[in-house]
Amino acid sequence: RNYSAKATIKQGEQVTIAGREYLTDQMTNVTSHLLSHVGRNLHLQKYHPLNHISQRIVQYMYQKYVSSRGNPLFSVHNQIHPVVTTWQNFDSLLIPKDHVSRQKSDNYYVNKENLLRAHTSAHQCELIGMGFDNFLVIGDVYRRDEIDASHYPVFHQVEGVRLCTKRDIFGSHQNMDSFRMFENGERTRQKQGVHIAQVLQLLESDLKSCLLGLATTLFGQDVEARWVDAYFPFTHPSWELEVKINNDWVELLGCGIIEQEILSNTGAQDKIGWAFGLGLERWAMKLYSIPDIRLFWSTDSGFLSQFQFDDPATNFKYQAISKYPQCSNDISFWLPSDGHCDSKDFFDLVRTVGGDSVEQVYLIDTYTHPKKKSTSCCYRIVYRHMEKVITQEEVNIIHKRIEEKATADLGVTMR
Ligand code: FA5
Ligand code: MG
Repeated sequence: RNYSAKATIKQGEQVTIAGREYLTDQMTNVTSHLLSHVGRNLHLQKYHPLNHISQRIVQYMYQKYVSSRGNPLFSVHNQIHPVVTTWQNFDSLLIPKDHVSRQKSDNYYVNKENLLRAHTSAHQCELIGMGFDNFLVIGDVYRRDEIDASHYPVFHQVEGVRLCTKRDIFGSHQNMDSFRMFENGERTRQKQGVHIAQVLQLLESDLKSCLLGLATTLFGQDVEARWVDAYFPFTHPSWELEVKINNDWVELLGCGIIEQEILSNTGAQDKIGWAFGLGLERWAMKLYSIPDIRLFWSTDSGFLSQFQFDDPATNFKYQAISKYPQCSNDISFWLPSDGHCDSKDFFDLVRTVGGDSVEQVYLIDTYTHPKKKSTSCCYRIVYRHMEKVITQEEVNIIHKRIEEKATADLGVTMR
């Protein structure tokens, strides 16, 4: 059964979420309204800003990590079903049974065993277990959170995981046995007990240069960015990357060195690796100057039509719909010698040529030459599109066409 946004979900009912059926129980707290967001797949929608920016991230990773034959190393998984088990979302990531992040008040539970994923990290273990060493997961994630300009119960993440063998770290040598990645050391604030410090350093600098490189590629070399120490149960050490947006430091991602226990549990004990999880909306808000996270869900063409460019690397800033600049040009002409010109004809002509780019046309002046007895009119044309910015150059082209058509069709003479 599919639910309309208004229906309430009762315990013991069957719910269908993106084509899969679940039996609800006392843990169920998904609402029909929330479920109406599942399947929108904004990150897959052509021309959507989240699609543009995820393409740019994928491109960046494809270029940064290539095989010896020059092929991209990373695989992209962007259509994984958003309902996961509590094991995937928490246990597989070493999140303790009593950890606050499991609370019903913070998550959307489908039932006791299943929830809408709270992060794309929920898919790490399964993909590592399947043998993927370098991969991206892109998808919608769900959290019960406040709703304001930067929070929404559904947002999108990109997960990146990179696992390295001894050969990836040291290169190929005659005697690989003399190189080691692991030791039986002590766990400190800086490192896991099993990791050799020099190896960890290589991994950390690869991770940080990858992510800083992504930030400068998207936002430019001048972007203000800083690393902040962080904590996640599934990585150690861990960091967050913050960038300045309008004088505020905003957290763009969390990352770290994958807990070796996770790799052991998934059959990748001979590798070491890093992982990151970034919030696509935050990156898109910075890149396109989008002021409010709710806009991503807009079906208003005033929002979406602004992103209709084919090259995702197009340099572009979002313009708030109400803030499009007006642009006015005047047009003056002598009426035909028989003195007849209906202003309504002129208005129609302007609409025909200018379409929705024209907001208003009005007469500002008439003048009759004392000797020649001919009359001229001056109209002001206000240009402002409802859904996009039009530049002065575009206005000039339209304006010129209006002049030409008025001359041809109405018999007037431009002054
Ligand atoms: C995580 O979700 C971790 N899974 C990230 C991670 C992955 C760490 C792999 C280590 C290794 P966090 O809850 O901080 O962490 O969210 C990650 C990013 O998602 C944030 O940096 C932010 O960019 C974005 N984000 C978090 N909450 C919201 C929200 N309510 N609205 C929009 N974006 C959000
Ligand atoms: Mg965080």
